[in-house]
Amino acid sequence: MIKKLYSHFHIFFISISLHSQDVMDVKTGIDHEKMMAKNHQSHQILNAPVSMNHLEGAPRLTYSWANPKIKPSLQPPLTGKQMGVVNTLGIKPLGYEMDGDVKVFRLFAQPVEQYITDGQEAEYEKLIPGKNKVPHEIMHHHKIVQKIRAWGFNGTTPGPTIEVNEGDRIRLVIKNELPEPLSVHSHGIELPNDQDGEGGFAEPVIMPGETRSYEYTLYQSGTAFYHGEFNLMKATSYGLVGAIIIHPKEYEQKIDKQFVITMQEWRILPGNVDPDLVSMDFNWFTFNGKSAPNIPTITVEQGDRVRIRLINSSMDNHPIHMHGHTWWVVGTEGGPIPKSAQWPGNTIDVPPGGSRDVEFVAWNPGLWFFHCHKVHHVMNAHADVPLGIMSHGGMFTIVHVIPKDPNAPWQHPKERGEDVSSRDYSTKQEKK
Ligand SMILES: [Cu+2]
Repeated sequence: MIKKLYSHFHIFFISISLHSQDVMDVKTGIDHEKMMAKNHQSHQILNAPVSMNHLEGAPRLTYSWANPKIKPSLQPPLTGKQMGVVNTLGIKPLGYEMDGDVKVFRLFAQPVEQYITDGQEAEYEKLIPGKNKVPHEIMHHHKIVQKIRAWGFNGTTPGPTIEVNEGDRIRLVIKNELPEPLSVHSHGIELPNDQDGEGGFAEPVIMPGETRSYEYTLYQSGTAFYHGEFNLMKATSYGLVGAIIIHPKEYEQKIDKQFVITMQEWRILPGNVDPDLVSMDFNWFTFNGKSAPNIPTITVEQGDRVRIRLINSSMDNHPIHMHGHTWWVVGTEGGPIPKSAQWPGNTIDVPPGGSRDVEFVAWNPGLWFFHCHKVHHVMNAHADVPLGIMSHGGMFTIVHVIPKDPNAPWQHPKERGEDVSSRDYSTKQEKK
């Protein structure tokens, strides 16, 4: 009976929303203006996911987006063990604690505020010789500052990077400090259905204030990620994503430096901090939650074997391009690509929901562009730049290859009989 009444109640409020211009509803005789004055309650119901009404005994939302009662936890100290093999360029790795044989990672899904650009000049700016700099007077003079209010994990979007080994058993302990139900999906992992985080299918959603764990063993390696799955568009568009790096039992080649970049895109109207989630007309493009010129520089030494892992959490594909080197595409979201199927290139298109690992020998000293080749994506749509001349915004950074000998003349390695762009190059060197 109560359920039936509730159901009528719900339909009734929907009718209010449809006829909100009418002051008095002829059929019901209800004074809608009066009712709208008490609309706090009705908003909660109208905003509640429809599926919740069908769940026997499911709790109602305890608070609205505008009135969160749960205070986000402070960012937990990263005191646990960390692998720290992969550099996430501005995002910290997540520490873990052991529970028996299980690596336990703690994630707090919570509202975050962060600067996509903070008005500071690029890290690589100080590496550019003064004589090569574009004269200041022809560039715009605005320091570009853009903050976003989004959702993230442990204080940032993307959340901290999880690094594990093939064969590990891991547990993700998720506390939902968001105002809406949540599930966290481990994207690209072969695991039991009820640990997949689909939310509301094989396992219940995590209600606001609740904590639940997902636990599974890693039978794969590669570049995976975790992301909010319940109410997917809102969850991921608001920033609920983070990298999961699964190191293989054995790498094909010894790698000196590894990086991971998670790509996101945002629609933010000028003067706003809240992303417009329903627009596809994106105007801010980020690597690990930062837009150029504030994306950290990828710094390596000449001769390093470098792997860059690219994750696309956005709604567009991003063809990521690098100058001066040939890389090999060695992995996808499905894990390592067999050596016979790897391919050389210097532009790799990363589809939404995909990941790509590229690997190269950083033989060529200098400052090398590393960016999305959709040119709108390296300009942030010129939204805030009156003069229309700016160095770079969006998905752009530099691979700084520090020379072994700064005075050595430039020489292509083939002149020394070395083919560093060959996939076998490093192996041959090590076997000598
Ligand atoms: Cu792009």
